[in-house]
Formats: sequence, structure tokens, C-alpha cells
Amino acid sequence: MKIGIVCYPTFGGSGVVATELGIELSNKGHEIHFITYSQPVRLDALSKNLHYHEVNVPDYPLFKYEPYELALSSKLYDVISKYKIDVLHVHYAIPHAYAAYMAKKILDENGFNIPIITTLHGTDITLVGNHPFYKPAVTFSINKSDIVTCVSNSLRDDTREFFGIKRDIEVIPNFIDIDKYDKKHHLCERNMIAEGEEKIIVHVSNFRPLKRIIDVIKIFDKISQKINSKLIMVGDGPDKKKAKDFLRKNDLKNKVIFLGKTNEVDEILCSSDLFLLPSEKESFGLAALEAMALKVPVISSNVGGLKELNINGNSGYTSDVGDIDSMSNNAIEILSNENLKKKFKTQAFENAKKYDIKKVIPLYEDVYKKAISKS
Ligand code: GMT
Repeated sequence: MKIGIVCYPTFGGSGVVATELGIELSNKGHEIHFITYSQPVRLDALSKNLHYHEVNVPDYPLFKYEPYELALSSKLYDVISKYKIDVLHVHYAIPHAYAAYMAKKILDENGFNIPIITTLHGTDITLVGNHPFYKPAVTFSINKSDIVTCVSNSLRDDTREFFGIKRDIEVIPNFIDIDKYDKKHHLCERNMIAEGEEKIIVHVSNFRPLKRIIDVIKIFDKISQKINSKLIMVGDGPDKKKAKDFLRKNDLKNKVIFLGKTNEVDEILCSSDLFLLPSEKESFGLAALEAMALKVPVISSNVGGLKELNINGNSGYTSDVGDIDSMSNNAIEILSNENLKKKFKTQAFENAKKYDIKKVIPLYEDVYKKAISKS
């Protein structure tokens, strides 16, 4: 099939999932066309089956806001008609589903039919899309997509509830390439990060307020009072300064390392003992799945898709949002008993296997076939 993919080309989960999906589909022989404002960060090589088309939004003095949706719709029209794309898959509703619908209408006027699949990822529903400024347009574009998928049961239920949507929404979970992770287990160099028996605790996110990175630090503080440990914070974002101020005030600076945005997350994770994700909202929690695939138990909140992914008492523990005591006690329980930690590590990996790319990609291929045959 010839498949167009629209996504945010950044380190954000939706962009990562869209890019890995496109790469795997191209490996399976499909012709993939990414249409985005810059080359996706995880897309390092283009090939015969893997193409990238840049959406340009030129500056014009009259505009206070550049009309990105308009430029995207026009680019979609160009790419879809030029390469005779069979199906268009947009990730993250805002503004992609809306721009895709406009492109579909323009193509329709020109006698070309393109089915649209929209995958909802989380904040496009639970945070941004739900805002009255966007809600009518987001509701409209979800209803107008030929097929809608989302990444967890919880996100499907939220979409129905917040937008009053009655249509079918298929749940296709996020995925990881388990073979790739399995190979990495042997390459972990723990002593590159840890000093002696020191335990390594990791958090990876975009440091937005909903990730609650002050909770991460408070949990770590309680752990470190009982267990010799270090916290590694991977990523960057708006709450970083707040976190650094908090560390300074609480005399924790020397125990916490900020690594910024890095492509070496796997190398860090595979030498780690525990992953913390105390988010306020999380439709899936791809970062937690990547940790589990590297045999790292997860201590998380029990919101959204996280409680579907991180099985309480099995791959780690889940607690109510903001319950620092529960999360730190659970962490201490795992970290203070080597046998228990080993058991949780194995279980985390076993759970991650359910999300193997080989199981999930065919689900998307089926959706594409269904959309094409319906249209
Ligand atoms: O929240 C983020 O870190 C980024 C955001 C995105 O849109 O890229 O992540 C959302 O999509 C990911 C991929 O499906 C999910 O794993 C995240 O749980 C989801 N984030 C939220 O729901 C807050």
C-alpha cells in the first residue's frame, strides 16, 4: 500500500509511534510518505520505500499566526495526488485530522478519493482538544475521519465522554520492537552510571506540568533517605527550572542528574533499577513501556492508560496521583529486596512483550485495508 503519515516530528510519544510505525511498514514493503514540518527525529535514513515531504509555512507580515493547517492541507493535496497515495494516517487530532479532512474535500473536488485514519494519542483529547476554543473543530474532524483509532481503552472512553462521540473507535496500543530491546539487555554497562551498589532511578518526559516532575523528586527524596540511589532526569521542558530550584532549596542537587534530550535513552534505561512516572494524565505511557522492555519495573500513577500498561503488583506498582508516600514505599519495597527486584524486572519484560511491534503492525495494516475497501 502507499500510505501517507502526518505527525509531530518531535521526541513526543505520538511522533515517535508514528515514525516507528512508518519505518516498520516500509520494511514490510509498503511505500511510506511522511508529511511534516521537519524530518521526524527518529527517522534517520530515507530509502526507496520511505519518503519525507516538508510542509513549508512562509512568513508574511500580515499574519499574526502562520496558517499551518492551510499549508498542510495544500501539501497533502500535492503529495496524495502526485504519488497516488492509497490511505492517509494522521497522528494527533489537532490540527492534523482537521487539515486532512480539508485535503480530502479538495481531492474529492478533483475526482480523487482518499480515506483518512485518525489516531488519537492523549492530550489532543484530554487536555488541548477538550478546550472550548478547539472542541467543535476537533469533534467535527473525529466524526469525519473514515476510521478512528486510539492508544488505550481509557482514551477511547474519554473521547466518547468528553466529545459525546458515538462512532466506533478502535483501540490499537502503542508498541515496541521487543527483539531490538532483547538484544540490548546484554550491552548494559551499569558501572558507567552507578557507583558500586548505588541504585539508579530514572524519569523520562517532556517536563510539562502534567508529568508532575516535582512529585518525581519528592518520591526520589524519600527513597534516597533509605536507599543509596541517584535520580536521572531525561528530557527537557517548561518545569525544568522549577525542578532545579526545588532541588537547590532541598539540598538534593548532588543526587540528581539532568541529561536533557538524548537519543541514548535505552542505554540509560537498561542500567536502571526503577522508572518513575507519576503523571496527572497519561493516555498510554510509551516511556514506561520502553522502560519495561528494558526490564525496568515502573512506579506510576494509576491514571488513564497507565493502569492498563503498568500492572499493579506485577510490572511495578500504581498509586493515586500525588500519593508520594505510596509511590516511595512501593519503590523502596522493590529496591530493598534483590530477589523481588529480579521478579519485577522479569515481569515487566513479560508484560512489555504483549506490545511487540510484530503483533501491533498487522492491526494497523488491517485498518488501512478496511478504510480502503470502505471508500
Ligand atoms: O505527553 C507526552 O509526553 C507527549 C504526548 C504526545 O502527543 O506525543 O504523548 C501522548 O501520546 C503518547 C503516544 O501515544 C502516549 O504514550 C502518552 O501517554 C500521551 N500523553 C498523555 O496522554 C499525557
